[in-house]
Amino acid sequence: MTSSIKPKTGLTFSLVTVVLLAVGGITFSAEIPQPQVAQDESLNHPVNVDGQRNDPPPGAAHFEDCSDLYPVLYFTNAVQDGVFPIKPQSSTDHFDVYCDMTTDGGGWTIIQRRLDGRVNFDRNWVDYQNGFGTVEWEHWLGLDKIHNLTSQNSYELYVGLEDFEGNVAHAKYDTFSIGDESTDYTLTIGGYSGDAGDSMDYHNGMKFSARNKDNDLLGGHCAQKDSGAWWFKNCALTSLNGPYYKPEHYHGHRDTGYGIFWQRWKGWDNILKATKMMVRPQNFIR
Ligand SMILES: [Ca+2]
Repeated sequence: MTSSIKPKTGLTFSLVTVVLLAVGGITFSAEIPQPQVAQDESLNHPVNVDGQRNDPPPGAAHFEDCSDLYPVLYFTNAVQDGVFPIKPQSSTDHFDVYCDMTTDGGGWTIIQRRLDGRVNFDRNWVDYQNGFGTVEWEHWLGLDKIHNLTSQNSYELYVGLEDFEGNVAHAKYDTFSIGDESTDYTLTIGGYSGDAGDSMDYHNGMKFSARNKDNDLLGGHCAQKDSGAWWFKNCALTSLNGPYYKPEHYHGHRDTGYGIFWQRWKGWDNILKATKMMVRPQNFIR
């Protein structure tokens, strides 16, 4: 696990024309942009990504999320993780997402990822609404996009975690959605399974808070006290958008302050090296 984000040789594809012959003789085609990326270990760290965009050509099929794209890759023996443009039903434009097509059956759309701390997650409300970082690496997809995704179907959530010793764990939730801006992106989550312990149920029903938006239940301001932005309650059993610390710079939350943690797995003071949150329709069939 020590080489988990070391670049490997990347696979290079350009646009690949995919023609699917559907049952019933219906023929359609779609231009499928292929990612330039190779994969690594437990959190599927992307490597050797050149950031080149492959916008869908006019008339190309629309994919509402990564699960929508999965069958096309499957039938062309092109299943792999990478960056693809999607367009949820209520979105006006395409936008790029990172698709995890290999973890737990694939079809996952990544909405949050931490890998090495190169992206600053101590951001204001507007940044969390719009998203930031790069989908090829560390990023927050954005509350509006996450709402658009999770309001078009019944979605599940997968949380992947890795600590600095190379241990990995995951938490999966059968139900995951967030409300729109008028609700301050209220979280609906439930149906835990996995081996990380359930740190998210505590946050069910909470509005989103950022350093300039206090929606928590505390007299103080969790997002300022703990940094990051989250569905803070009073305050958190997990904060995956918290400050990124390396072990040599971290001495526990009473001294350093809270880092990235998942309390039910590692407690408050065991900071995490890598995280990812990703969503998929409940009815996804591989
Ligand atoms: Ca408060």
